[in-house]
Amino acid sequence: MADLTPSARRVQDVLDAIGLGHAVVEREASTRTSEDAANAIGCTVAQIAKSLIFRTKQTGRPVLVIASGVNRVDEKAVGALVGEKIERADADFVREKTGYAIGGVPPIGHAEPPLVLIDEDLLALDPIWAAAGTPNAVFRLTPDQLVSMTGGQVAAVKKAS
Ligand code: 5CA
Repeated sequence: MADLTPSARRVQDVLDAIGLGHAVVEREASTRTSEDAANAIGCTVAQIAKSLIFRTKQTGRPVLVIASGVNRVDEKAVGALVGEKIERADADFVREKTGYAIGGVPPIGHAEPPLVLIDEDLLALDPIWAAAGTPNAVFRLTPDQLVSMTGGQVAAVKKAS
C-alpha cells in the first residue's frame, strides 16, 4: 500500500476518509480503458464502472456519469436529467474539474464536486470496479457503495444499441 503512485495515493486517501475499507490496486497491466481493466482484473467489461465527464453547455458545470463498461451514454437522456444540454468534456476540462487525467478518473474525490448520475445497469452487478486515479489503478466496490459514496442519482443513461 505504501508504494502507490501519487494520483492513486490521493484516491486511497479519499477512500480511507470514507472508511469502508476499500483498497486501491495498482497493476503493471493497463487499466486505461474498460476493456483493459476487465482483462487486467479478470472480470467482465460490464463490471467496469467507467467515470465519464461531460460539461453542461450553458453553465459549464461538470457532470460525472458512471456507466457500465459495455454501455454507451445517451447524452440527450443525461441532458434531460440535468436540465441542460451537455457535451463531451475535453481532456483539459477533465483534468481541471476532476484533478485526474482521462483513463484514471475515479468516481470520487474530484477537485470540483460534479453532478453525478449512475447507470442503473450497474446496480445488478456485484462486485464492480472503478478507476483509481491512474491508468493502472482500480478499486473494487459494490453498486450500493458506489451510490452512497458518490451521492449519485441512479438513472437510465444508456443509449439503445
Ligand atoms: N480506467 C478505465 C476503466 S475504469 C477508465 O477510466 N475507463 S473510462 O472509460 O472511464 O475512461 C476513458 C474514457 O475517457 C473514455 O470512455 C472516453 O469517454 C474518455 N475519453 C477518452 N479520450 C478522450 C478524449 N480525447 N476526450 C474526451 N474524453 C475522452
